[in-house]
Amino acid sequence: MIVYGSTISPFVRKVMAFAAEKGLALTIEAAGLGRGGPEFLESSPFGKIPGFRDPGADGGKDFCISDSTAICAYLEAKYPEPNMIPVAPIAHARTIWFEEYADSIFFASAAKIFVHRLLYPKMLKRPFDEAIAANAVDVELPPLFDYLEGVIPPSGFLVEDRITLADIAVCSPFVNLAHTEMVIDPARWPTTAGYVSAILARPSFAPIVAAERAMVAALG
Ligand SMILES: N[C@@H](CCC(=O)N[C@@H](CS)C(=O)NCC(=O)O)C(=O)O
Repeated sequence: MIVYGSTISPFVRKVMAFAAEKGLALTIEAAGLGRGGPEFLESSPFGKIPGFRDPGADGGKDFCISDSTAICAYLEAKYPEPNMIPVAPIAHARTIWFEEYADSIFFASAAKIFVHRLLYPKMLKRPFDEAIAANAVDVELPPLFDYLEGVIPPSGFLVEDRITLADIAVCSPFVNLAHTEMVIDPARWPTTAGYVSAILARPSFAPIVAAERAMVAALG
């Protein structure tokens, strides 16, 4: 199975870590930011990453889909064990909620920091606006971290006291913040800081994060 994109995207990283937790090896092909040919666009008609291809899965034809949520849902349905999207109604709904918190609410602010402190100035050499990043750090993110601080259970997992898609989705954008040298203040948000460190240290995330860190370090 092929994922089109780059793990520098939190959505691509989420899919790769999710698959790793399930013991699935996905091949990643570079796409996004102007890269990727017709096969990528076949998987992602609007050019967003990740795109996905499962060769021959659709009655002998390739199955293509985009969107990290759709890809994770497909992998979960096709490879149900180990379970990563709980099926009990409340746990299922809470998992989907945490994914939405991560993908829409948290990402919206985290992206401003990543874009204006790393992507535009260092990777794309485009004009950037530090004020947008600073406002996200100082105004937008604190209430989002306050929320997390109050909902992380003592087990260190958001749902069912075990690793699920909720933890993968919520922790993925923190890697983008780390690439900008932003670390969550452990004095203000101790539970969240410990939780994120533990999830990102898992074998599903650690090699991805290390490879990205090396790439970012090379940018200077
Ligand atoms: N909801 C989508 C979001 C995908 C997305 O917005 N990806 C960004 C990179 S982080 C992208 O491809 N942006 C390029 C564009 O919008 O053209 C998902 O979960 O996969």
